[in-house]
Amino acid sequence: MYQTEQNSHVYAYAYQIQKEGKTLCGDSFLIKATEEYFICAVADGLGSGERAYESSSAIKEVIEEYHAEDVELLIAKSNEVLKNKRGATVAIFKAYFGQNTFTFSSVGNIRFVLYSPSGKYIYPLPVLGYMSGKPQKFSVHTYSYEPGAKFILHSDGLNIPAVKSLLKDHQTIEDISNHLEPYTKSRQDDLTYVVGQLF
Ligand SMILES: [Mn+2]
Repeated sequence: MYQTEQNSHVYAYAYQIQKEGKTLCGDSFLIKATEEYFICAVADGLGSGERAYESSSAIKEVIEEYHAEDVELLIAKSNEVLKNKRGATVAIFKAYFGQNTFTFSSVGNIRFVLYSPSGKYIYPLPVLGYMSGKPQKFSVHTYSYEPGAKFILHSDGLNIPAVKSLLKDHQTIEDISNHLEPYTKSRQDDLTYVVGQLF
């Protein structure tokens, strides 16, 4: 399945497909734009099937409820809702159109890259592990972006050899998603990606 979100500040395209043979997807995502900000989250529930879905969809729901809050609070809430659940990895990206900044936080193997038109990449190093409701410290960082910047967030079900050049070499989000299509066929794991552009 896919979903798009857009206004004059952002265009985002999300694609998701579950692991072969499964009816439920263990990954969840959220994309939402307002006039002030864009928020995007991808969560990968540990394992696959129902218990994975339970964890990742709990994160999606809490971010949906509190999307106006800052990323520090959202990552802490995401951890809290995993109490007595299996656990998940998560990444949260929130861009503020007025300041051309974005805040990013993640735990685990959700990958994120942002490419600005001047050639600058922002590629926060992943924090190893996962969240399971136990108290932990989260690293949350704010960066600047240039209008025209393109980004991708994806779960580990998507294996692409050169994610950086993918953003650089393709002009539009549609070009990027077309290029990714063959990589969505193996279905060894639940797969989610969000690609987008900030204007
Ligand atoms: Mn996975």
